[in-house]
Amino acid sequence: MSTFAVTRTLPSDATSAALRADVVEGLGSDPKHLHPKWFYDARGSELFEDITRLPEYYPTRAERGILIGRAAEIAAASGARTLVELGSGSSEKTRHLIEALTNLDAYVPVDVSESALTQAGHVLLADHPGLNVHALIADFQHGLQLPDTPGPRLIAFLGGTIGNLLPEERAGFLRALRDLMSPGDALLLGTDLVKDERTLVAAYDDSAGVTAAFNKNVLFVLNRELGADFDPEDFDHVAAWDADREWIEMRLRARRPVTAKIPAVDLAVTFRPGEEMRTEVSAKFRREGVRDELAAAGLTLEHWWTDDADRFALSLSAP
Ligand code: AVJ
Repeated sequence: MSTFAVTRTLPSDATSAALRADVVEGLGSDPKHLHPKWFYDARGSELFEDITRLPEYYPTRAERGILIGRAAEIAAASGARTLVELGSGSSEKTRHLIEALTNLDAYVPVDVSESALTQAGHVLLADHPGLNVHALIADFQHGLQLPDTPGPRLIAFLGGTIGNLLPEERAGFLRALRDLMSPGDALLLGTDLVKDERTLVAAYDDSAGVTAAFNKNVLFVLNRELGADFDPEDFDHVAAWDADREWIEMRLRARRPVTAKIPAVDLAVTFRPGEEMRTEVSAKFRREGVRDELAAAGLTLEHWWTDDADRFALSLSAP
């Protein structure tokens, strides 16, 4: 028999309180910035799914290829009885892992989106009778607490989403993950790799304009959630490679002088023509960098798998 439980560790108004705080801080700063997690309302999540199917956006396909090719090795190395997936979204790639993990007893998807969690959970249950799904509605960056399921645990953080965190945030996050882990547990981490600038920029500035729409969607989120009056037509989508910090930045650049009211936080923000607001950092990695960041958090890199073209990597590390 399988079970399906949902635990909410986020108060239902936590998201909106966090959004307000982030908007006050980020739009009050110079240069202006916003956290990329605010892209993902229902429309933003749909647009991201569209991005994963674009010819220019290689990370999803590259990672899926590695997962399919290496699922048996990953399963053998971890022997996990519980699979925890951070930022699980639609759990699409996870199926390959779940099918390979022969001793699996529990699947713990963690996401801020309740709808994504329950939908994905029910699909998986239908296909895997006997699996206990314990969905967690939680922000994995803040005080994650895992349910009491059998070990060893495999914690999967896929898609390259760790690249959305700034270096100091990554250090704190990896350390917090390490503190959740016991001997025998492992971390499966997806990281996009440093490569030529043209390939990287094209992946974040596709010819069909889907990424541009995804980027501007954050303005619709602010309009709806905070009563703001941004006109997305006032902004251009920008994707730029920062060669020193080895990350892609997405920005919104004002086409003209812009003043927007944000009543929920009692703010009016102005943009000079050409002024840019950073909406996302997507860091790209090298093997040594990943190894060193893991080591600094108390984790030892044990496996490193890449796709044929060395575009993306999955690493397995352990305390
Ligand atoms: C979901 C964070 C991995 O950084 O590549 C895609 C989000 N942004 N196109 C990424 C994203 C623009 C994506 N992650």
